[in-house]
Amino acid sequence: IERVFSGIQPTGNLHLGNYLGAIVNFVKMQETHNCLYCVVDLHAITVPPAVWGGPDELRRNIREVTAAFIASGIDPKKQIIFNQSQVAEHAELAWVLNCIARLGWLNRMTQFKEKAGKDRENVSVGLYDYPVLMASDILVYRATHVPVGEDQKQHVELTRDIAQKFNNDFSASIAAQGFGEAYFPLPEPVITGPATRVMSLRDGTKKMSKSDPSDYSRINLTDDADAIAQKIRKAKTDPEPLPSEEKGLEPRPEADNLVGIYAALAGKPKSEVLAEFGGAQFSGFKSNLVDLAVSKLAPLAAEMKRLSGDTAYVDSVLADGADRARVIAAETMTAVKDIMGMVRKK
Ligand code: AQP
Repeated sequence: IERVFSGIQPTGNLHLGNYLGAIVNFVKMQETHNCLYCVVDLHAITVPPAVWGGPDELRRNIREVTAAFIASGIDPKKQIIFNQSQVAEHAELAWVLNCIARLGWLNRMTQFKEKAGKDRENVSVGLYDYPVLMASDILVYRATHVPVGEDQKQHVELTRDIAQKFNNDFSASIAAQGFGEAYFPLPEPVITGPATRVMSLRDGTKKMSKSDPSDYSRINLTDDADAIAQKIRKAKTDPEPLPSEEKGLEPRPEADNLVGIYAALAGKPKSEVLAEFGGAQFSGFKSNLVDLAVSKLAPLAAEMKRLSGDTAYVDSVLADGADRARVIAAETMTAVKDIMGMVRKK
């Protein structure tokens, strides 16, 4: 069977990049796959508490990401929505995979280099190990597809390397235990749509990100219609009118970004957007983008707000999801222990 896993960190400021790069594809894939969508709270704590906000903020943010999943249209009865820390097997398998992954592989991870910056001695061991925990999140469900934004591609590739090495290192035992030639599938990153890398509204060369200090750099999923309109109107552009073909966007990162956002929200390719708006000035295009963004995002924000207030319901979705996720994860851990020779009660 094909199984989808993906996660979002509860680190606040859920934004349009998370929505168009990841959540929109989560919603689509539920039509054709069995899906697990996870609020990855163990990942959130890899930065200092002052950055993730402390206990009250974490609780609020876990519920907010859950509300975003449900408000976007993921069905918590058909699919599994849960938070990572409720399924202990994620951390358990991560330890095993720590012993499979090589230091040299982790040293190549660009996200760690970016997030650690110059002060490497002072970041948590967890931040360095983040990609191995992510590999565990995916492999503990033996997921085959991982919908993510472009920035997560390298981590999914590392997951494939770890899975492959496990399969190779224990191939004889995997066969002896009756699992055939390989135990872990090699998961595919699913990076699709016109907005796999949404850029900052202030600087078309920087990714739209939760941690950008400028709130004007991103559209938050909780923004109301006025905030959305103001941010789009203030978004950086260049003085030229819109081109009529995609190649005209190449040297123009801000224009490319706004056209990509429009295309993703409208559910059409960039070429169609340019066929419609080629030659138009940005002021006119932005008005259309405001109308489209508000029509798609304002109801989402309202529903998120309503759900975030209903903590009993949101917590029950997470608990139910975790119960169902744990069944699959426990089966994997049992198999991994048998494959590796760890004695257990039968
Ligand atoms: N700008 C983006 N464009 C497209 N997709 C994006 N994603 C994140 N930013 C963009 C995708 O959203 C999913 C969840 O991301 P995450 O919360 O797990 O972590 P992140 O990538 O670290 O998010 P941020 O906003 O970039 O946080 P900071 O500021 O901490 O670096 C992933 O699938 C991701 O690809």
